[in-house]
Amino acid sequence: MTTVFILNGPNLNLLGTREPEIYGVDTLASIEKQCAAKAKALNLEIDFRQTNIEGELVNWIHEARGKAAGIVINAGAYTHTSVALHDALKAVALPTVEVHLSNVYKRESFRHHSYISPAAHGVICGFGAMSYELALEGISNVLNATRKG
Ligand code: CA2
Repeated sequence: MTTVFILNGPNLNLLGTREPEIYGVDTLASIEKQCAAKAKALNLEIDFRQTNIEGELVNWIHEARGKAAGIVINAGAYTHTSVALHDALKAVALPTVEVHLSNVYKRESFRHHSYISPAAHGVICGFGAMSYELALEGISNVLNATRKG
């Protein structure tokens, strides 16, 4: 079975408790359930994690090499600040989809720059919890194309 790591960064554990107008009403647990159902339909296994610690995300990206075929990552605010996450993703060179619940381009200008995007195959943002399902569909396509190629 092909495994995809779904990595979530800082404050995403608070989903569903505040700012529903920006992030929707789903909790991270309900997003994990939706991802599990989507993964099953795509014949993928997921390893879904969240941390508020930048270095832990770096370690999980390293761990993905050898354990996962691809990465879906919502790095939260570290998206806009972390050269360390950029370097880790470049180092492991696994197919990666960057995901955001909100449309970051409709928001403050500091959210318009991403250190993740240059290391990612693609980016999905603005669809709430559905962004994760779309990201899984995207990475499934990339992995299938790589296998055929
Ligand atoms: O839209 C996204 O998914 C973000 O990655 C979410 C991050 C934000 O810093 C990025 O610019 C875009 C923030 C996640 C914080 O989530 C909260 C949820 C409920 C209450 C407070 C924060």
